[in-house]
Amino acid sequence: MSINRRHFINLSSLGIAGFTLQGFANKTNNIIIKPIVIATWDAGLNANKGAWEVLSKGGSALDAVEKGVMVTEDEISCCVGLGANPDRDGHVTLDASIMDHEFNCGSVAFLERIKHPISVARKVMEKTPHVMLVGEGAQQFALSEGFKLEPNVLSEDAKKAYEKWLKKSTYKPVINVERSTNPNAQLDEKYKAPYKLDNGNWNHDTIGMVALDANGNLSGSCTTSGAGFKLRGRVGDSPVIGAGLYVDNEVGAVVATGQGEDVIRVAGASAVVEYMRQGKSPQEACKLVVEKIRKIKKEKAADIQVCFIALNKKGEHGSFALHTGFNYAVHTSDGNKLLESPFSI
Ligand code: SD4
Repeated sequence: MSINRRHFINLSSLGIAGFTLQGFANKTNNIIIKPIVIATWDAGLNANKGAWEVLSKGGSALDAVEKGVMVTEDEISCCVGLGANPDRDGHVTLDASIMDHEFNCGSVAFLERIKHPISVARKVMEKTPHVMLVGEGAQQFALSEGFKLEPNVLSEDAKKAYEKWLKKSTYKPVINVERSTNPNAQLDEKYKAPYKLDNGNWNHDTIGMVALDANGNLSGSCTTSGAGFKLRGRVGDSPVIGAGLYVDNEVGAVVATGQGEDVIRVAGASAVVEYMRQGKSPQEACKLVVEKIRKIKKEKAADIQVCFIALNKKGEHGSFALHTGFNYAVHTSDGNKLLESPFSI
């Protein structure tokens, strides 16, 4: 008799009626934990709720990761979507990607005035022979698919931050690692939550999500405004399949956040998947790629943040970040919780 079956019988004989197989699954090493969804940063908690509505009803991981990150794209005061910080010229430009369990993938980059870039990315995947559309072409495609052109205005928070930035206009694309002098932010010393910068904005700009559905299929999504006050035309890792996002349904799914240039350099998400293929745990796999970036960057590693979250076919998850301050949200049938990520420096 298999260990799993023996455990199950033991539980039944203890009279634990109504103890679902799913609940049981989350407590053993031998059964696949599914469905499960994980997402970057504390915004991942809300995003996970959106994804869970799909997963808990037996829906696909693909639908879940789209719906999940749409929650964050809708949160106007957040750092993702049209409410986010603009580029140096004052325009919000968005990147997004999505990938399913059959290597289908789609992405958009440098997209303006469209509320849900993730859904445009999905349309690119499903309705075109291409993987990636950018800029004006991506916007035209979105409009032809029935997406609405939103007004060209900044959110209140973004406007304030941009006006402040314009006073100095220093080009210093530091992501996620900056410490705030805001007294309220000092409360976050233990990094229970991402700290707010002096300009009142969250110090990250991305939501990345990966999920395993009840059928055992993996999918992933990522959507971002990239880096605040970036050079016009800058595209990060998030829409680059293999860098910001990668899914191999035989192995696992990975999404990145942080300094996109350094994630692209090492084909980050794909590299993490390959380490999992070699038998590394999700956390070990993330760590190996973060350490590689640290080595490449040498002393410059002090100035950047890079983080990965990973999920394997068994529903095991893990993360690793270059610096402290990163967290990610995990939703299973046991609930939705925020976990602090291990880190290197
Ligand atoms: C980028 N990786 O465009 C994104 C930014 C990010 O939290 O993740 N910020 O480089």
